[in-house]
Amino acid sequence: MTSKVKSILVFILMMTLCTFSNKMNAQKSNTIEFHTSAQCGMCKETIERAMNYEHGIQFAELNMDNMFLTVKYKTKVHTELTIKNIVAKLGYSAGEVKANEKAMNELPKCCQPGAHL
Ligand SMILES: [Cu+2]
Repeated sequence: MTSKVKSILVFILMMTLCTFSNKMNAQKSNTIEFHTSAQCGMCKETIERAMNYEHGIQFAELNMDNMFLTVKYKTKVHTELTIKNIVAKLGYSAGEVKANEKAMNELPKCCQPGAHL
């Protein structure tokens, strides 16, 4: 083999390896949506701030029209349940996961379930 052919082959090999390892390292993420017991704009801030500081969470937004929270997270770091548990720990129910009662009672009155009924 001439050295030119060799270097082309090496180049192709490198490219292949690179593409492969990129695929391996690609952080897979998932987006979920679930209902929360959020009540007002303050809840929205509390939840979004906490979520957006959390490692492995790429995006979190509460829809004030229906109180559904959309979360995009890295599947390497989180599961649907760990995400919901974070919300529950803040004092809000998250889908089927019940709110941590202590945290809920410590929320401002206007943020507790039923405050705006
Ligand atoms: Cu609130």
